[in-house]
Amino acid sequence: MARLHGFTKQQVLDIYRTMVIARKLDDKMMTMLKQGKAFFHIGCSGHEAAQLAAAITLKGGEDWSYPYYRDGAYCLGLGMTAREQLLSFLARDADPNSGGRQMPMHYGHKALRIVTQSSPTGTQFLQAVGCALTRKMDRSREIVYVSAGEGTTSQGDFHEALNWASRAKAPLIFHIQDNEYAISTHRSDQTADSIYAMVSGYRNLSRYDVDGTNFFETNLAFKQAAERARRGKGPSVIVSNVVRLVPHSSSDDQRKYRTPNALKEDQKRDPIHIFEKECLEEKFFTEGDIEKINKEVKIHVDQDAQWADEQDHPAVETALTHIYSADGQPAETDLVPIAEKVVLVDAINHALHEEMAYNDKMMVYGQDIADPKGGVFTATKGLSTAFGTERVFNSPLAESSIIGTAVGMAVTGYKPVVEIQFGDYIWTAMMQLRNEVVTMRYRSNNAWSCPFVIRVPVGGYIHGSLCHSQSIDGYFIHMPGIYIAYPSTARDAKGLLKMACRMDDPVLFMEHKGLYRQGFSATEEPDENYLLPFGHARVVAEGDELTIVTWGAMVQKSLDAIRECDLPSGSVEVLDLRTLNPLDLDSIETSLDKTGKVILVYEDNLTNGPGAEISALIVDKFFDLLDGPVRRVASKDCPVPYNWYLEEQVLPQTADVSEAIMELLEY
Ligand SMILES: Cc1ncc(C[n+]2csc(CCOP(=O)(O)OP(=O)(O)O)c2C)c(N)n1
Ligand SMILES: [Mg+2]
Repeated sequence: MARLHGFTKQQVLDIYRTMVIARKLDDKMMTMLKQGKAFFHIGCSGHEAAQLAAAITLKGGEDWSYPYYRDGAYCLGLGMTAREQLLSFLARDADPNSGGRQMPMHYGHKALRIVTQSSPTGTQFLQAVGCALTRKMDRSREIVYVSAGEGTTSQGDFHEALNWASRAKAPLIFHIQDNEYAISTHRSDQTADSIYAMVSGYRNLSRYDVDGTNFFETNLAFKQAAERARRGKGPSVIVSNVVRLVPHSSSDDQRKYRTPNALKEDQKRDPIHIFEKECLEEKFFTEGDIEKINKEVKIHVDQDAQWADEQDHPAVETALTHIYSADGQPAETDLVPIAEKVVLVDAINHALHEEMAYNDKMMVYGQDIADPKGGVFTATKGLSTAFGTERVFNSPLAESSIIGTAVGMAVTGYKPVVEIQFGDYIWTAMMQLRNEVVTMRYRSNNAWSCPFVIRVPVGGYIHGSLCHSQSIDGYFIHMPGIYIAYPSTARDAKGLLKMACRMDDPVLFMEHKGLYRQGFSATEEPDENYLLPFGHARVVAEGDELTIVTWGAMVQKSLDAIRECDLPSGSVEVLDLRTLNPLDLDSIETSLDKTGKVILVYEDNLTNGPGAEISALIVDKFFDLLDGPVRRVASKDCPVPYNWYLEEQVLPQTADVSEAIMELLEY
C-alpha cells in the first residue's frame, strides 16, 4: 500500500480532517463569541500540524498530557471531541474539562489523561515532571507530554523542570510551540537566543528544532522523542516553529503590533495549506477530497455547536461544590500510649516512619531531608535509610519544584509528603500553591485532585531574624481548598500528621520550630493507630470568666500568662485550635457561652492575621454571647529582627497576654 512518510491514505485523511476540525472550531467559536454566546476564545490556528504531530505519537488514556490553552488540535488528536470543546467554550454542565468552571481552552479530560490545566503560564512543567517521575517508578512505558509557548520559557518553572527532568531521566516531552509572540512581545525581547539554544547544556536532554508548520517533519521528532522516553533514555525538548494565524485571544487585536505584511507572510506558512500541498503533489488526495472534507466538517461543527448551545448550564446550587473531597476523614481512634515522653519533632519523625510503612505510595522529599542529615531539624532522620532513596530523597533547592512535582505525583495516585525547609521560603512555590494545589479539585469539577501533605517549619522565638521567624497562617487560611494543621504538642502532631497523610485533599502542616524539642510540648506517644481528626479544638485549661483561643507556640505563652496573672483557678479557659482549617467554631461557642469574653492569641502579625477572621466570625455568629470586646494579642506589624531585645518587642510575649487578660476581665 502506498504510504506518505509511513502514513496510509486513511491516516493522512484522518489527520487532515482533525486539522480542519480544529480550524473550523476556531472560526465557529469566534462567530459565536461575536453573537454574545461566550466571553473568551484563544485559538490554535497555525499550530495544528505541530499539535497533531504530537498527539498521534501519544496514547490518550495511557500516556499523560499537560497541554496549554493553545492546544485545541492536540486535544482533538488525542480523542477529545468537537462537542466536548464546544461544551467548554459555552461553559456547560456536561463539559468534561471543567463543568464550565474555567475559561474555555483550559483543557482537562480524565479518561484521556489530560490533566486539568490552570491559567498561569508555566505551572504545568513541574507537574509534568512529577507525573513522569512516578511513571518511571511504576516501571511503566507511559510517557508525559507538556506544552507551552515560547514566551513561557521565560518562567523559572520551565528551567526548574528541565533541570529535574534531565537529572532524573524523566520520560517526558517538552513541546515548545514557538509562534514568535507572547501576546505582543516578540521572542527577541524574551530570550537572548533561540529556545533551542537556550535549553542546551542539560545532560540526558535531547533537543529538536523543527518546522512546526510541517506535520511530517514535526512528527518525526515526536516519534524519536517518544521512543527515547519509553526506553528510559530521558526527556526531550521539541521546539516547533509555528505561526499564530489569529490574535493572541479574542481580547487582542494583533494589527496594533504587527504589520499587514507580516501577517500576510504568516498566512503563507499556514500548516493546513502546506499539508494539502504535499498530499496533492504526492497524489495522496485530490482537490475533491479537500473540498469534501471541508464541507463535511463545516456541517458537523455547525451541528455540534447548535447541540452544545442547547445543553444545560451547571445548576446554580453547585457553585460551591467540590472545593474539598466529599469523603470526609477517618474517625478519631483511641489513644494507646507506647512511650511516656516524646518530643514534638520525634513524634513527627515517628509518624512519618509509620505512614511510610502503612502506604507504599507515600514518598518523602525536600531539601536536605535524606540521611545522613535527615532534615535540618532531623524530622526526617532515618527515613531514606529505612525506605530507600527512591521513595525518600533530597530535592533540588527549589520550592516551586517541590510543590509542582508533588502535584504531578499526587494526580497519579502517589502520596508525596514534602518538606519546605522554612516557612519563610515557601513563597517561591506560591504560584503552584495558590493557582494549582488549592484549585485543582474545584476547577476540574471533581475530576482531578492532588491530595498531598506539605510539612513546613514556621515561627519565631529562635533568634532567626526576618527570614527564619515568619508565621504564614494568615496567607493560607485565606485560600479555600487546603486543610491546615498547627499542633502545639507531640501527641497532637503525631495524630494530626498521620491523619493528614490519609486525607483526600492537600494539607498544609505547620510545625513550630521553637516547639520541636520543648519539654512543655513533649507528651506521651500515641501508638501507630492513633489518628486525630481535623477541626477539633482541645480544651487546655478550663475556666468560666474568659476564653483564650490560640494555637501553636502561643498555647504555652497563654498558660504562662494566666499563671502570671495570679487569678483564682478556673478563671480562664484556653482552647488550642490545633487546626486552622477547619476551624472548630462549635468549641469556641461552647466556651464563650460560659465566659462571654475572648482573646485571640496568635503569632502571625496583627493586621489581616488569622485573628482578624476568627474575631469577625465570633462577632458575626456569637454576638449575643459576648460581654466585652473581642481582643487580639499578636505580633507587631513589623519584620522580626535578629537582635534578641528587638525580637522581644515584635513577637507577642507572656506579659502582652497577661495584660490583655487583666484588661478584659475588668471590662
Ligand atoms: C504567570 C502568568 N503571567 C501572565 C499571564 C498572561 N498571559 C497569558 S498568555 C501570555 C503569553 C504567552 O505567550 P507564549 O508562551 O508565547 O504562548 P502563545 O500564547 O504565544 O502560544 C500571557 C502573558 C499568565 N496567564 N500567566
Ligand atoms: Mg508565543
